[in-house]
Amino acid sequence: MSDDGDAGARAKLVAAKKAWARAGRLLTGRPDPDRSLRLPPGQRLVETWPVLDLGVQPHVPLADWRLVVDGAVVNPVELDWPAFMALPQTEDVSDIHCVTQWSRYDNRWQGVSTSVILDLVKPLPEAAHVVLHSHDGYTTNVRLDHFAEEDCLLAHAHDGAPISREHGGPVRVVIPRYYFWKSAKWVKRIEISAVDKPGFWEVRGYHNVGDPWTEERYG
Ligand SMILES: Nc1nc2c(c(=O)[nH]1)N[C@H]1C(S)=C(S)[C@@H](COP(=O)(O)O)O[C@H]1N2
Ligand SMILES: [Mo]
Repeated sequence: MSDDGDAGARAKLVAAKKAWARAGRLLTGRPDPDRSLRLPPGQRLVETWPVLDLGVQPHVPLADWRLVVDGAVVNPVELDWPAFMALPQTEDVSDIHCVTQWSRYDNRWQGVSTSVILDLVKPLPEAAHVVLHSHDGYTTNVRLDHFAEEDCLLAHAHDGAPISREHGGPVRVVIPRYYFWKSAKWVKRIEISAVDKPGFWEVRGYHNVGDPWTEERYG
């Protein structure tokens, strides 16, 4: 589905995933809320790195790249590439768990910690949610306290190399604790909000939170 450019096939796939959500497909009924296993229920380990998108892989040259962080904040910002790269840099190793049942261990991400961004914009007292907006029109929502967790970052490199276009480069969000659909690729805007705004998959039957250990696949 990555680059066939076939809108009909794409619509079919989205419809199929909605139907799976309605039917509760892939649910094992074997939750592991204490995270005693490394592999969450119903997942299988892969060595490759599958590509999932909506059929568009935006090309964003670094010279044109901007990140807007706005909404319920004291100090909204628009960062260009040099400003983004001048922020304190961090590295974190984490596992990927996709709702379509694959998991990938030990991904070494480099980028800017979400806490650095939040310190910069200063969320207002009523801020409780985050909406991530991407260049392909994708959106996803996450609770502000989940977005602020210390293993979350805006990543520009993976295993020491710039993140490729197909995996969401120049910059993607990484939120390891939840299913990977929350980790927006090609991010362009981080909207801090007082109210929750379900995103692309969340309005199509996916769970609003998406905890892999309790199999929050569908809402
Ligand atoms: N902008 C954008 N981000 C996205 C998606 C998308 O279609 N568009 N798909 C999500 C889903 S469902 C998954 S599983 C992961 C896939 O990331 P990958 O292609 O790097 O494996 O990206 C997430 N982020
Ligand atoms: Mo996914």
